[in-house]
Amino acid sequence: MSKLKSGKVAIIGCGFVGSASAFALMQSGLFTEMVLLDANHQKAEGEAEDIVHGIPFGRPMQIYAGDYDDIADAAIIVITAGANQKPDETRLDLVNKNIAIFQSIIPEITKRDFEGILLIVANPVDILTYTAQKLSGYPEKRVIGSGTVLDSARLKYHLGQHLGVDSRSVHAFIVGEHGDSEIAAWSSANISGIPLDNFCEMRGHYNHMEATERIAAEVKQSAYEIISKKGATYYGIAMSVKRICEAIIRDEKSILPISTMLHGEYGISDVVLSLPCIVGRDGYETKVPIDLDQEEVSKLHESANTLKEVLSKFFA
Ligand code: 6V0
Repeated sequence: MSKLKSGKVAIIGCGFVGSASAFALMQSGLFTEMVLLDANHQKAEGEAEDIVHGIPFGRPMQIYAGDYDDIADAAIIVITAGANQKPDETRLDLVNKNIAIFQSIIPEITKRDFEGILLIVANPVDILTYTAQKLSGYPEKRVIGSGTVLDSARLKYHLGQHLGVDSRSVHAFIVGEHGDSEIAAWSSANISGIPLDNFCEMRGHYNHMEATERIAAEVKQSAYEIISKKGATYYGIAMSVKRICEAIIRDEKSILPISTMLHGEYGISDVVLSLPCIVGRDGYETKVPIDLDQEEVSKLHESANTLKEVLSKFFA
């Protein structure tokens, strides 16, 4: 009989991102038990002790600092452990440090027969999701990365602001690497079914090229901009973690641009990057083949090649 507890979540790494995610998940009401684990156990204890004081304003649940034995029966383990970007560092600069951290974390999980979903958030998220898949040997559907869910949220926000429309009515994806080679998939972007350019004109914007280039650059630069001002980014990713957990726990079959292994999609294989996927109880069900124009497909190939070059240094 499966030991998996569907109301239990664990977070490994309780720095800025892990603790903000814990706070968002506490408020979500999705779980009845949350375990926080960090190499610095006191930090995990402090975060748990702080967050539990919000429970009287939310829903009853258990939140505590634990170790690997406490997390083996979780439905989802979120991994945010790892170094973050310093000003002027790219996500790919973190690779050596964070692969080493994953080499210590993943075997601790696999030796305890974990049956749930691994949600990778630490950066570079595509490389680390690939690493977690290879080290765990779990079915690919159970090892997913937060990918460009955050970048796509940033895109929706900026488009919503530009067009004076609710960002939830904006349907647009960032695909590819969660990083410098990411691609705004403009050719499939729409506002509640209305093609983007038509909606822009309806709102009095006619300079499409200038606006899309500016907005895509703003999205790509957001993390650098925020890190230069406050040292880290964590609220947007915390909400992205909550959204992905919600899709899994409620088996919503939501379409989210998470990072997963590619098997020939757009002619690309053996690399993890983000494409829209149907997400539910079992992790991801299938990828959604959105229309990309020729330029977007060629940029997707460039993004895959950037990631493959990094992977080739670690995986034969
Ligand atoms: P942080 O505040 O330095 O926290 C990292 C935490 O990990 C610390 O508390 C460490 O003690 C802990 N840690 C380190 N090694 C281990 C280990 N072996 N086992 C358990 N805990 C460990 O960093 P922050 O929280 O700001 O960022 C964490 C990671 O998330 C970084 O790699 C960021 O780049 C990444 N982000 C990913 C985003 C995404 O969209 N995927 C967005 C923002 C940040």
